[in-house]
Amino acid sequence: MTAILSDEPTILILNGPNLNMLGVREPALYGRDTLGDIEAACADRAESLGLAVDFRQSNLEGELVTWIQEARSSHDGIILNAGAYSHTSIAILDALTAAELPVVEVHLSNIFRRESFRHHSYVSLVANGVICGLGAQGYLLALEAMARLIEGKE
Ligand code: DHK
Repeated sequence: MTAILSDEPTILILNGPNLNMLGVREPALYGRDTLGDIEAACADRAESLGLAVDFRQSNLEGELVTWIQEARSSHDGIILNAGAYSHTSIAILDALTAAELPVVEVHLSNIFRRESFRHHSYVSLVANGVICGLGAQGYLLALEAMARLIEGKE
């Protein structure tokens, strides 16, 4: 977890269950980058965009809900790959709605080329935008989009 106290807008980048396994988990689907690689790339891109990042992962739905609740008063936007909870969690949807922050949803894989149960995402109901199928690059594109959302350009 990278927690940064900063005057710059701070983006909470949240990763849900099994994303701690990146690098070894089904690399044909999720790529060979580890979550640590993605965190480092996000920190670099955020710096160039004038943003700070707070990058976290949890396998626990309730912990993700608590972090989203807390973000309301401490962060400026949320980038979220909720993993399988994307497809199941009304609790995460409700927390995101209550947070009243810009949200960009990310999936490494193209969920629409996969099983039909992955085609629906509760997160998408509240997300400003969704990026999927572009691997780790999706997180960097999400940061670019978030910078514009915070500036009020999009
Ligand atoms: C990650 C997961 O763990 C899956 O449960 C989702 C998502 C897709 C991804 O592509 O990043 O269905």
